[in-house]
Amino acid sequence: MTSKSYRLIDSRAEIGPLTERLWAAPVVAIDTETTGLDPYQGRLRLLQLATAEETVIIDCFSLTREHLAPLAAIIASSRPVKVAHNARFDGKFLRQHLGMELGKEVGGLFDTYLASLLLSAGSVTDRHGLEPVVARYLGQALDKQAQRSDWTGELSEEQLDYAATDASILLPLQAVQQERLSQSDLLVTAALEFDCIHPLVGLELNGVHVDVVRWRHLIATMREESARLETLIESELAELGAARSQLDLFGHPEPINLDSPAQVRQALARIGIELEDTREWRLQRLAPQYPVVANILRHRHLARNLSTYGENLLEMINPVTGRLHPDYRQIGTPTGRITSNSPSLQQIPHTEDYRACFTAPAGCKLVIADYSQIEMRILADFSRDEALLAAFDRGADLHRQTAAEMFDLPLDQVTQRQREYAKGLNYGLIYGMGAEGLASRLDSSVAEAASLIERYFAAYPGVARWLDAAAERAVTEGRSRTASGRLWVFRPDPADPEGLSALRRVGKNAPIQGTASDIFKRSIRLLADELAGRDARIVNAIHDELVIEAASPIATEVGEILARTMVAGAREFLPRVEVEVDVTIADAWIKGG
Ligand code: DCT
Ligand code: MG
Repeated sequence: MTSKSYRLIDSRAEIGPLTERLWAAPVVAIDTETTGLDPYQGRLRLLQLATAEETVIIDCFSLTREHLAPLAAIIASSRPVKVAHNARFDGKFLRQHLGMELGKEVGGLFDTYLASLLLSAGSVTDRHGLEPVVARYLGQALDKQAQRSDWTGELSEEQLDYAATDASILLPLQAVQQERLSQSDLLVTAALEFDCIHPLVGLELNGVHVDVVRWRHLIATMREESARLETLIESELAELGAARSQLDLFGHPEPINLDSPAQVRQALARIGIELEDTREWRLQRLAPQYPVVANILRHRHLARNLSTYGENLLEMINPVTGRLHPDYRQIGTPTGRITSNSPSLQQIPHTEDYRACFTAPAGCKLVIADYSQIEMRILADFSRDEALLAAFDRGADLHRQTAAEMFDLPLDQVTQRQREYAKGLNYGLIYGMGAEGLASRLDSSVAEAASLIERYFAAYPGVARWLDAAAERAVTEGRSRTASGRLWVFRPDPADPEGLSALRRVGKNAPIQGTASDIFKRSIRLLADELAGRDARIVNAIHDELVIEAASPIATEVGEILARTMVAGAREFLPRVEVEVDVTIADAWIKGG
């Protein structure tokens, strides 16, 4: 570039006039440069704003929060629309350092990163950084070298050029993506996603409180148990080995490294259990018969949990806030599910010993809510199956009802075990399982599973029709959509002989899982808006579960708000079926029974 394509703003006097000009623009592209990735430890270095008329770079080291305050209303408002690439990142820095709320008003944001993910419709090969996205939609090469440069000192001409381009390029990019979203009927889903950014900024900044003492205690208990199991396993192996080879039991039990699959395999071979490998499912099969195998599995789980959720969880605690601030991925899977990293909250074991470590800080309660049987309700709404809809209308417990039909029992004679079994069947079928898959899920014979499926579909004929049609659609159309219109284009591997049956499975499941994501995101937005101004904040969002940290005196009220908004979010996508939400108020992340 010959002449400078941007203006550097470092004096307060320029902010007023700039603000006036920005209000007149229909769209403002926005980007930030920061000195780090963590909004609590990094600093905001630059704020770049671009319109069709101009690109400005605001020096945030020279201008303070007060100087920039006139811009806050533009950042928060629905017009002009702000365009950003991964707006959640910029939103965190803007909120933390300038007190500005990007995307606060509904409809005020367009995120070119999320748009790219939606347009890629589940592709696993597309990349979504600004550089590949600009290449894909504008056919331009973008130089990202300056991105990782030092933004703390005097800035070079290259750095400023880079910063300006990163913002101004978003305008043509947004125009192209907007058109593509419209062509692909993705505008509704896009709006849903864009409106969820503001709450997720809050969620990440809030983070979640961990009881560190309790966590350390949990780790110590696991270590002890692991050591105890090691000794036990060694003596069990020695005993069995001795019995086999008539050797002296008190000879010399060889110490084995339980973390080494090869050594475990050898050790099992010595006691007569010959295995190809020691993969989980192989050991699972033998566990009921051989207590030592069950112990090996238990030891392995402990080791895995210790390495994933041991000390390293504590290392992720933010030194500034003393809390965990997971990195959420707003579209973490092709079905749109929100996932998180560092730590991955959805993978923390669901058992009480872990969850009890996530506590409410002093003066607060956790208000925990999740949907009851939401996938089944989505299925009922989609399939319009009369029996299923009627069951939910009556407020029936679907799994119990299914059990009653499968086992030909009156409702009140269904045991907990039968209910669990029916639940496995209900979910197995929406995961697209056939008789074989179900047999292993339910631990029954294939013939039994097949006859159960037959009974099931006789009881819910609408479900059978819908599942069949969904599977067929996946094959003939090669795509599926959720209630909001979220698209997944299937790209089966022609070389994979199991591709077609996998495709049918995904075809049944994707619309259901994806609609659950739609509902969840809509609810998050509705909820965040309702909580604004109250002493309550969302601190955790996983699968279909939300956790709010609320000042104790308003916890009950927040519970009511939570239930109401989650039902309202679902209602928008499921007009035909009753929706229920279970709410628990507690001192830790433990759901009431
Ligand atoms: N799940 C599953 N298979 C099971 C149980 C659960 O795939 N056998 C998945 C899908 C639903 C999600 O986990 C939430 O689990 P639950 O709350 O146990 O399911 P639910 O239908 O709400 O059942 P319940 O009425 O017992 O809470
Ligand atoms: Mg449940």
